[in-house]
Amino acid sequence: MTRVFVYGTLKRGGGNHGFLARQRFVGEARTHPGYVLYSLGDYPGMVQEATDQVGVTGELWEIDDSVLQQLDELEGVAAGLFRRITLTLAPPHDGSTVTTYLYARNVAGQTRIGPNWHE
Ligand code: PCA
Repeated sequence: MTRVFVYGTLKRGGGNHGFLARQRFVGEARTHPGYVLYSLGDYPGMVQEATDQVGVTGELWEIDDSVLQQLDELEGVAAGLFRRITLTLAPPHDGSTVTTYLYARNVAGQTRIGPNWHE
């Protein structure tokens, strides 16, 4: 099992949420400051931004390793679209290390949307 922080189309109500349908929802979650979202059209990408004071909101899920592999394919990890990293979350989920998808390409010219993604 792996704990994954999702902030975009994988959230409940999101277009890719079906991948998590049989997995365990742990709770709403937020990163520490230093991360922001950019809109990439149909989905957001999270990047590190040292000056950010807020962080990114999303959901914490506990998922099977087979599903994690599916998510890596979905997010284009091998293709270099997203990179899977580990981070620690803000309270109340602080102290646990989780995995998440960081956007791996340049966001120059994209729209910065801050802490929340809504479809
Ligand atoms: N899917 C992943 C990363 C961006 C996206 O839309 C997620 O929901 O966390």
